[in-house]
Parts: sequence; structure tokens; C-alpha cells
Amino acid sequence: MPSTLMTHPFVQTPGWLHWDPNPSKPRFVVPAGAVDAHCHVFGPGAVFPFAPERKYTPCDASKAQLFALRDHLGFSRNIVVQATCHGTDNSAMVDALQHSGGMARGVATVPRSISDAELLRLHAAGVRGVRFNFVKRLVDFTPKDALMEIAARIAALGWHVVIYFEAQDLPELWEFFTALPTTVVVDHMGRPDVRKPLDGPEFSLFVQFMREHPNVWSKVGCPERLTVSGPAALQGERNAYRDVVAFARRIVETFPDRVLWGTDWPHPNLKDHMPDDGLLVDFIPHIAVTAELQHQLLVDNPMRLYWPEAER
Ligand code: 0GY
Repeated sequence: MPSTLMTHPFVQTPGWLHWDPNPSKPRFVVPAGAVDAHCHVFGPGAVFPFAPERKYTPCDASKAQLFALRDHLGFSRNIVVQATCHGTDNSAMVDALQHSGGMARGVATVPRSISDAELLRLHAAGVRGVRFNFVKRLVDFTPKDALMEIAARIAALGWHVVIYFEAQDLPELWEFFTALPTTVVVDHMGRPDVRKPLDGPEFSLFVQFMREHPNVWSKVGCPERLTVSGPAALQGERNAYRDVVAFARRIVETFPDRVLWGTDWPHPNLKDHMPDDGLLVDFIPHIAVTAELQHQLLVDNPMRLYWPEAER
């Protein structure tokens, strides 16, 4: 039964696409111990209500459904990123971490007023980062001095900052981003416009940002969000989202020890198509073309960032 049919007081945003309940089995076999480093849980709304200030109301996407997808795709671990529809109430994300048997860690959204005790509680649950979101359709503006204060406090816990922004906003945000005192992880390569040239000014600025700042990492998933050509694969092939490949491959090959990959399940705010998660996994060998790059992307890098204490 689609989870949207469950009883809760929330009305899903019109046009919202439900995640694919029957993703295909990927052909690409991910290396043992692979980490899905960007995914979310939504509610369920009847248990974990969505935030009053949210910009969209999603369908439900529970921890059990996330862990079932993890197993189906062949992954071992998840990084559960706080979604904006839950605001600064991290309960659903923390609940997922606490029921993962130690196989999930998290990225929270916290207010400036958060207490030290609450930060420690989040740490004990497995949170290792905070997310600062600059995508205007998703969040209201938070003053940069508040964010910088949060960054200084979480730096003391050894956490990192995840930043989400649109490519055209990088110049204006550059000074703030480069002053952050932690490892900084960029969501979805800073959302490049893939109709523009790979070596054009916009994407070159992003490459420069990573090159000049060795504390900056990037997630290289989410082709379904960036594509213009769409999911159509060549007959009988599984090479969808071809217009995104060169961008992601450039980042993987230039910064192989600072890249992460995630499904982005349950894929919030997609209006045109809902991806087949199996097809998303089959995108990986197109952007990380050797076994060594694949291992760095899916195992070594996320383990170093999220489970540094694990024996290597
Ligand atoms: C993503 C992207 C989006 C949404 C969120 O937290 C969120 O609501 O991250 C988006 O709409 O681009 O990474 O999930």
C-alpha cells in the first residue's frame, strides 16, 4: 500500500511524486561496505509531524522503507540528512539512526538556541554534521552570523557542515563558505546548470572552490535533479542521465578523496519524473570508472568522514 494512504493530518503538496516502490536491481555491484551518503526519511507524518514552517508536504518515507532500499541496492550503510520538511526537529532522522544497528549516521538541522546537552544527545545518536541550506525555495533566510556561531560549536564536536546552494549563488556565498572552520560538504556539486559548458565559468568556479579549499568535499549523486535530457537510456542500456555524467566524472577524477555518493531517496520535490533507484546506482560506474575510484567514492571517503573510528 503506498504510504500516502496512511492516515495522518498532512495533505501532500500537489504535483508531488511518490518514490518508486519497485526499483530495479542494479547491474552495478557496489563494493562491500558501500555507504549511501545522502538520503532522507519523511515522517511518517502520523508519528513525526512535519514542521509548520515547511515549504512542501511530502509523502511518508519511513526508516524501514529506507533500510529495505539499502538492502535491495546492495549498500551497507546510510547517511540520513535532515530534510527541510522536518525543520529543526530532528526526531525522525534520529529515530532512523537509533534503529539502524549502528549502520546509519546523520546530518541535522539545528537552531542557534540549541543547548550543549542537545548537541551531545545528537552526537550520541550518531549525528556527525549540520546542514546549512541556501536554496530559497526550501528555506527562509538564516543570518550568517547565526550559522557561523553554530559552525564554531559543532566544530568542537568534530562534526562537519553540509551546504546546499544553487550554482549562481556561489560567488555571493564564497566568503562565508571559505570562512567555515570545519570540513564542508557540498550537496549535489552545487547544482550546476548542465546545459552550460563543463569548462565554462560557472562550473570552473566550483572546481576552483574545491581546488583552493582542501576542506571542501562534494556529493556527486542526484543526476535526476540536474538532468535536462532525463532518464531515457539508450536501447537496452542503463546509462541514463547522460548530460550529467561529465560534470560528476570531472569532480570524481579531480578530487577522488573528497567525493561522496547518495541516492537522495525518497527524492523530494521532483515534478517531472521519479527515478528508478536501481538505475541511479548504475550511474555510478559512468562517473567513477575504475574499481579504485568506486571504492574511494562509496567506501573509503564516507567511512573516513562518518565512521573515522572504524578499523580500516
Ligand atoms: C535534496 C534536495 C532537495 C530537498 C531537500 O531537505 C530538503 O527538503 O534537500 C531539493 O528540493 O532540491 O537533496 O533532498
